[in-house]
Amino acid sequence: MTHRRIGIRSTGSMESVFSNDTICAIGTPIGEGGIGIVRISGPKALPIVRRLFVPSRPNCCFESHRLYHGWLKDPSEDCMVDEVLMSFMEAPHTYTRQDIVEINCHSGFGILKRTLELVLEEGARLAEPGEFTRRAFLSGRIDLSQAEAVIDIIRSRSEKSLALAGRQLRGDLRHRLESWRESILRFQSEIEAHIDFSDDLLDDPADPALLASKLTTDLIDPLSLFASRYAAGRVLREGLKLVLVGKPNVGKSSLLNALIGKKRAIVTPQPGTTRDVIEDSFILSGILIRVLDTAGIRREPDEIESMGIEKALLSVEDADAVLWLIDQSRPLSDEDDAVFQAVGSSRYVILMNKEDLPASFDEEAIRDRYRVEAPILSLSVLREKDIEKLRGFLTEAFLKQPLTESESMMIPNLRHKVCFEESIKALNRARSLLISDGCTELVSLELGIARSQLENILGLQCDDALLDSIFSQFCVGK
Ligand SMILES: Nc1nc2c(ncn2[C@@H]2O[C@H](COP(=O)(O)OP(=O)(O)O)[C@@H](O)[C@H]2O)c(=O)[nH]1
Ligand SMILES: [Mg+2]
Repeated sequence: MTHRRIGIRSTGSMESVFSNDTICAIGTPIGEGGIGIVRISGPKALPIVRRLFVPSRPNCCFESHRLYHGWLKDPSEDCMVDEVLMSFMEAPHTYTRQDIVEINCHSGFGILKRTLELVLEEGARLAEPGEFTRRAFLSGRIDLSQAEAVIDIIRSRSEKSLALAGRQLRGDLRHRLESWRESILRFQSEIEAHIDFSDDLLDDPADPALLASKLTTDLIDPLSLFASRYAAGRVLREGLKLVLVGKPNVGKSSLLNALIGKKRAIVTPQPGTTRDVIEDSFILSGILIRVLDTAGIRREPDEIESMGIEKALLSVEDADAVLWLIDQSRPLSDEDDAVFQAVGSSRYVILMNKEDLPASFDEEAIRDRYRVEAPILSLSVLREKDIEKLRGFLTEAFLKQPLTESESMMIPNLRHKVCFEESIKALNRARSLLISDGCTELVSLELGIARSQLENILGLQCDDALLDSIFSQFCVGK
């Protein structure tokens, strides 16, 4: 299927859309470094560099997709600004499907700024954030889900999130969506045949109950399965927020340091040392884990400590997973009970720390006291081999689902999830109408809604406000 977005998009001005002006931006981070790149896209890209670039080889004919060595010249002062490499990529086989020129100069604030100024003086306009990718979308080279994958790739901090974004950029989601969309279209034409011709004129009138059941197996079930993977996808994309809680002195800060492999939090034998929430991160099984160490929860804290405890409780509320630490060398106390209250209904596991010291109770005592079924691990966070064991335990407890989900190729982001849910609702309404022998026009209308929600994900139908909100998340130069 080909996308002729310009014809299909229902709203929004096409002005900005695929305007024929030439844009430019610095494409690399500003700062001192080996190379900095100024990117130009649009019909004036080549004329602009012809004025600014002095090739080192005479008779340079600017063949497409080649790199040229030479000098950047300031035409007003007729002086050389920097030694550069210039690449020219002729439309349509480029990122934006327009002519693109990239000037590779040295990377320093002064030189990049001067190069950009020279390009602007020759008639280019400064690009808005994400405008290069927006042009790639508007030209139909990528769909909206692929454009979103570009942001995910730039932001990605772990192997799994990168792999996920990479699959989306290659168009896995797009292909799946296109096939669902076509399947809805087929249902629609079948239904519409019944609107146009009465049943007795058709050789093979479709049975509404049969259509309803086919709608479930072909569309409602696979779409629902897909939407249900959102939570796992969020963990893969953004990381898992893991909160350490427990009464004072159980070893929370020692555990944070052991997990991230550096002395980030202060550890002392004195209770009440950690007062604020301390956050750091590490990678577990290819997934980013954001770990938060909190103030020990106890009954009669001083003023600062109680502010810390307040923060600890808030962190637990929006944690993806909680590690509840218990010191097995000291008897269980009402302070542990207070932690149990705080952990509440969150997803947690219990760590019985300080296994190296004589134990004052066992796992059974915990299960008896709190009547919990959460997984329990006994360890000493000061032993390296126990930390290794803990990593396996945490993967099993919290990452199994995201890891298996990542095997299958597609996982929605929040915007996709909302569109999927609306699409599924419409499909369910169509199904109920079919079962109750309802009006065929209404069935067709609901199918149309279901289809347009999938088209929103691809960006076949969307307004400029949505595009603005997506592309503004990009950096300038992408
Ligand atoms: N023997 C022993 N001491 C530990 C262990 N874990 C932590 N500690 C000690 O317990 C004290 C409190 O540790 P800390 O990490 O500050 O606890 P927090 O208050 O929960 O953050 C420190 O003196 C640690 O060295 C352990 O597994 N075994
Ligand atoms: Mg601490």
